[in-house]
Amino acid sequence: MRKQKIILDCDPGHDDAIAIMLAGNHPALDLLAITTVAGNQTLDKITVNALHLVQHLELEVPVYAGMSGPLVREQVVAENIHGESGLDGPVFGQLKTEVQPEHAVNYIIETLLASNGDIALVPVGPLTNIATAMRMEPKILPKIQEIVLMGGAYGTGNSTPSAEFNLFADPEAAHIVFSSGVKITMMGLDITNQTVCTPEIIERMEAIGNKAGKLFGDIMRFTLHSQYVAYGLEAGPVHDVTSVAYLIDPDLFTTQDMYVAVDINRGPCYGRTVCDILNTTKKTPNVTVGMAVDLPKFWDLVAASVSAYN
Ligand SMILES: [Ca+2]
Repeated sequence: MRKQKIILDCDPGHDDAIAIMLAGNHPALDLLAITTVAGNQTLDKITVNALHLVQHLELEVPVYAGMSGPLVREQVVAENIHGESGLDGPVFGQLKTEVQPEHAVNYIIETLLASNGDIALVPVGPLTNIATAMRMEPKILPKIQEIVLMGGAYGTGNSTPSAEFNLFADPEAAHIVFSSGVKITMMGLDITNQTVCTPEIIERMEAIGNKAGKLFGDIMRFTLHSQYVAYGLEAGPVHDVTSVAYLIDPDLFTTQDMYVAVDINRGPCYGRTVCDILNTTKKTPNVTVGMAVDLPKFWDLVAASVSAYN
């Protein structure tokens, strides 16, 4: 089977952690590297979290640290959802894995330029690294096979009534990426909020009885609590996992192509993905938007990944 090469750009983050788990061992994917970007917490914290996850899951994947803050706006973090560490809940052993010396943006640029155009970028945090790479070296644009990102919403946001967190955390970076001309698939809140991880799902993963199953439980039990406190939700979505799952099996998802613009005006819609679902602008679609997911098959995919760990 041909493996799809991916670079996972993330800010772990509870749902990021499950995305790393799925990307790290699925036979359809070749996870070249994990790049980190300030988002759910500060860059230092979420990079440590990424290293802990790689070490704990015994993945042989390099971790590169990227941008420590957004391009223009003041930094925002999601401490209410992910806690002080950015990944509160699981307890890890002593960290021995080290971050790579090269900056994530340089790594992304060099890796894309040296590629045959067969690498997909999977950004599941703010788009600061990707936008910076695009501005630093526009020659990467035709080298990006596609971008499958988690972010935005055609409905309501979760950071503001209009904006989803990853978009709100760096709207200007998102504007650069969405207007880049690169093939983009967007997994927004409308679809990611469908991936609610119920206590039954947690018990299913824990019952697998291995280290990954326990990690899944430790991560998602914290998420259940924080999602309940923040939004009154009875279960916690695993937003970022949808982007990885889409690259493994796009047939799990229903999508619609449409024109999407990012609002970078500093009004109440700052960071909103304005999605032309009804094609009112008649502009050529630039984004494939996730609309629905086959949930039973989605959880089967996650369970198979958890089971495949030692
Ligand atoms: Ca994330």
